[in-house]
Parts: sequence; C-alpha cells; structure tokens
Amino acid sequence: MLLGGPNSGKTHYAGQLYGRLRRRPGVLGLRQDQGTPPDLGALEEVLRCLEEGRLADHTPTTSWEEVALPLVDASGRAMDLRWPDYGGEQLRALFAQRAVPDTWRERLIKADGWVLLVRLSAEVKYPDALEELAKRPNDQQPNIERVERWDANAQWVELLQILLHVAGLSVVARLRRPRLAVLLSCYDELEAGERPPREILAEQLPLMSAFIEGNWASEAASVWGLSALGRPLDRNSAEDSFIDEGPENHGWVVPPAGGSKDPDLSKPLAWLLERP
Ligand SMILES: Nc1nc2c(ncn2[C@@H]2O[C@H](COP(=O)(O)OP(=O)(O)O)[C@@H](O)[C@H]2O)c(=O)[nH]1
Ligand SMILES: [Mg+2]
Repeated sequence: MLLGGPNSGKTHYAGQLYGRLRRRPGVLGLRQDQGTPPDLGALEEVLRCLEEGRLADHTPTTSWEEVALPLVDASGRAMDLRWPDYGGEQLRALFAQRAVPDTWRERLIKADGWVLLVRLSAEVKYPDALEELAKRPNDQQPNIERVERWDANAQWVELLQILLHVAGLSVVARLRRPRLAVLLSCYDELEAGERPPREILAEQLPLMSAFIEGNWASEAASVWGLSALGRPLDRNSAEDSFIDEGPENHGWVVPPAGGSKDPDLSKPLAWLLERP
C-alpha cells in the first residue's frame, strides 16, 4: 500500500516505475497473471507525458480511485502495489476528520507492507516556527506571521498512529508487520549526497524518525532516497534529455545504507518482499 500526501510524488513514481517494468526491469518485473489484465491506462498516460519531456498533469481526485500494479521478483514472490489514494487527497482528509473509509480499513489490515512517500522539501518543519518566535522580543511589529499549520513531525506521527490503530496493531511490542518503507521523494531537491537517507530524515523530522525507530523492529523498517525523475521537470516546456534518452534512463534511489544512486526504482518494493 503506497501512501503519501498531495504533491509528494506518487504519480511520477508510479509512471516511472511502470516505465522501468516495461523497458528496463530490475529486481521486480510485471506479473502476467491469467484473467483480466489490470487497467494501467493511468500509468501509460504519465509515461507518455514523460516521453515528451514534460510533467504529467495533476491527477484529478475523482479519477483512478485505485491503481494496482502486479509485481513479481526473480524467485516468484508476488506482490500487488496499490495506490488506494491515487488523487492524494484522502490521506489529508483522513487526518483532518479522524475518519477512515471502510475500503481503507480493509486494505490497511491486509497489507503486508506500507510505503510512505515523504517529500522533505515541502514539509512544515519546526525550525521555521522557532525562528519566528525567536525574532519576537526585539521586533515589535504586531503581525508577525506565525506558522499556523501542524508541524510535519506531529502530523506524521499522528497519522501513523491512526493507521496503526485502524489496522488493529498495537505498539506494545515492536512491529514486524507491516514492513515499512519510507521513501524520501524528490530526493534530488535535498543535496543529501551518499549519506544514509535515515540520517536525513532524523535531521529534518526527528520526532517522526524516532517514532518509526522506536516502534518498528529495525529489520522491518527502512528509509530510502527516491528521485523518480532525477531532476525537476516543467509542465509546459520539454526537457530534451527525457526525449532523447527516454524516461527509463532517468531517476534513481539511494539505498538505506547510503552510497551511490541506483537506477532500479523497484528496489524499495523488493525490500518489502524480503523475509528476514
Ligand atoms: N525535483 C523533482 N521533482 C519531482 C520529482 N517527482 C515529482 N516531482 C515534482 O513534484 C510534483 C508532484 O509530483 P506528483 O507525482 O504529481 O505528486 P502526487 O500529487 O503525489 O501524485 C510534480 O509536479 C513535480 O514537479 C522528482 O523526482 N524530482
Ligand atoms: Mg498524483
């Protein structure tokens, strides 16, 4: 189950993953089951835009209620990757209303793995607010702008608590299931180099990082850097390198231990299938 707020990079990861599976498979491939093939038109469409060197359009909330990608590894282990919230608005609503639709409840209970997309550059971080507070005494201006939104640490911890609760899981003992892969999306925006992505998360969202490390067994959670596109793209102007080389030759992940960029975008998903 793949989860992430609006604008966290879900659509472009989906499209790029699909392109890899079709043209440059890595540790995971597309599964050819008997029966009705899944409708992957939404992913085709994203890939088509990228081939033209431009961003895909914003996904309307109403279309594509759920996209599921049937995957398999070399030893025949299968998984279905689901985006229950392809539009990306439901996760926010779930948090705001503290209400979980039945379809979600079912999925959360059944899923063996959760993938969280976190775009650090777009999160509200507490130093932003602290800086404003620190300015206050000297600065007598009456309307200093305060950060009114939730701090991202608090938001993610609360969201994880809600999801765990709905899935019927307690954290009295450390969790081994669901396996949790945190994908720090748009990683190219961070200039994080070859450091372990977990360190970047701990630096920027310390409470969220501590919640995960404290409540998941260490082998059941991992943090990855993900740049599905490898660089920013524009909606209206075309990027030549995508046209010339193909979108399948762009984008990378940084593995949990850090190190160099790996073009296989399916690695974090394959990790979900590992059984220690
Ligand atoms: N720099 C950079 N930007 C990206 C990448 N992937 C997505 N984006 C940007 O992030 C925005 C949101 O991505 P999208 O996949 O539509 O997010 P969604 O709303 O979660 O589906 C896009 O408009 C892109 O501008 C990436 O790998 N690198
Ligand atoms: Mg989207």
